[in-house]
Amino acid sequence: MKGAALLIVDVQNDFCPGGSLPVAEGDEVVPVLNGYVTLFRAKGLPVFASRDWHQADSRHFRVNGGIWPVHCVQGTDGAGFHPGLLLPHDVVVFSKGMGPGEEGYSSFDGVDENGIPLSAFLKKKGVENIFVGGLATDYCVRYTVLDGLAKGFAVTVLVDAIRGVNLEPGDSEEAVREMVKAGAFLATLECLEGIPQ
Ligand code: VGL
Repeated sequence: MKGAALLIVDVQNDFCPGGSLPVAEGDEVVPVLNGYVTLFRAKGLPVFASRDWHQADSRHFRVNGGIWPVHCVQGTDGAGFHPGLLLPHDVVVFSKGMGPGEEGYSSFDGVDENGIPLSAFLKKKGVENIFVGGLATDYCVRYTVLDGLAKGFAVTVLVDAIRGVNLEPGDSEEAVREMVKAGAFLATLECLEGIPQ
């Protein structure tokens, strides 16, 4: 798995049960993602995380003309990562959706604390192959995967570590079909654990 990295998308309190934009069973991805973190660390592979990081007056929110309830406002508990998620101490976090008009669905819209965009960071680190899990299947995971493919990365969707919003029933299944059609691979923790170093 040379050149591989784990990318954990938006596993934030507001997208989990009890949050302001809860994804059904969103918290169920947490123990599975912890298993992926352990696996990637054991192989010496990097782990990255993205987060929605909106301003309170974001036009992404219904109150300001968008379609979503207020969520993941910078510095609030809702914007924090799920407390059960065992991110490595050296995880690099990419924040997105920070501009007033930015939806920030794709992790590739995100920048690290020095303002470096995700794709530039991955290329600098020699990452060519990203493994993506998190929330939500039909929005941020989908946009991230499609963007990653368009930018020339090999992309694997971790199907046991994603859950969707499903504004319309079936949106998540449709999103997975779309990602596969665009060239994404699908995998589970069990199948990756079977791959030798
Ligand atoms: C997301 C809806 C609105 C996501 C973000 O993280 O998938 N979904 N904003």
